[in-house]
Amino acid sequence: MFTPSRSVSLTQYLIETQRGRQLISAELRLLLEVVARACKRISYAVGKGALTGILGEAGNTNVQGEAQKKLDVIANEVLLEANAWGGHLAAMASEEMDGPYPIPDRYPRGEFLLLFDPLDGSSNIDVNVSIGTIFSVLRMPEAGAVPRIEHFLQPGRAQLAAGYAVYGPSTLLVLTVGAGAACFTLDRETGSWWLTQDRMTVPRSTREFAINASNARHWEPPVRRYIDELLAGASGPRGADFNMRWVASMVADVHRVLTRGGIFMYPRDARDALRPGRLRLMYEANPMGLLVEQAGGAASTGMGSILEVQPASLHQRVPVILGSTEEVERLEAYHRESGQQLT
Ligand code: AFP
Repeated sequence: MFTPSRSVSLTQYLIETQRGRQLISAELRLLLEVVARACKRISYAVGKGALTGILGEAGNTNVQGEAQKKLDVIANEVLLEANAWGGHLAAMASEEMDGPYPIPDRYPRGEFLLLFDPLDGSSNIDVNVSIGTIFSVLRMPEAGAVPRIEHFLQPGRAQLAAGYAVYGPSTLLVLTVGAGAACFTLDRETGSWWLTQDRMTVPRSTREFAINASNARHWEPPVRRYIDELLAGASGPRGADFNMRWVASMVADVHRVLTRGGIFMYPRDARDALRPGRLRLMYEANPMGLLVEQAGGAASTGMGSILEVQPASLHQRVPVILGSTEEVERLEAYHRESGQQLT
């Protein structure tokens, strides 16, 4: 664990990244600081819980056909309001909105596109389990044009930055701008984010896996083979016992993988041939995939890197297998051996 020799704030980290390593522009730094402030506001709202009547359902459904929680709507509004006027964005896209949200004409439009899942893990809100915000930054490919869905449909490799906030026992912000993954902890008393781990690293091997085992009857053969071998333990083909975790909040499960290794899976299953998995490519799999790769891990659909997938639609879903490289590579090998053709 990184023990800072001196306290480094998020602002200082970003300025040094901008000035010292020329990795980000002043405009991208501004965007990341605005997103971090929005996540702080969401953390405060989440922390109030039942005290402010924000738990429970909002009474409508989103583009995914899922019942929206009140906090889903609040988090989405916080991110839209925080980012609308700064002049750094051309448009935004959200899990909670059908299409892109162009920056209103009354504000200047910038060079970036921001995509987010404003509150991931919503089914855990009312039972006080960690939830989070996931975000991804792309460049607007057609400067000055009216933003269209096509402008967002870039592979994950094109991301300029990605990150998440996890609202747990402490509120953390994990961020990459392409030079590793860094973790910041929110000091709730001062409202400042402090660097607490400057280079998160996913160990190449692991004895811990994360999957929703209740879907086992729907899995495809390579996933079933892989999980069966893990469950066989030390007397089985892997010759070792494995442990399972499943929080059902991607941010919490992926943070554990980034912190101590593991393999996280939400694979394609046989329930719906048109739905190649549960997780969304643009604002869940891509940002998390970039973070895990930046931390030395791997992120795959089972047949190849998630970050190479060419998006066909804004809310498309993708099979997700990410974490410790040795395990991801093994599962990819099982897919190849089984001849499973996955997109
Ligand atoms: P919700 O936001 O609807 O709770 O979904 C969370 C999520 O997209 C992701 O964060 C979890 O890893 C996954 O779904 C959990 O899915 P299951 O509920 O099927 O286990």
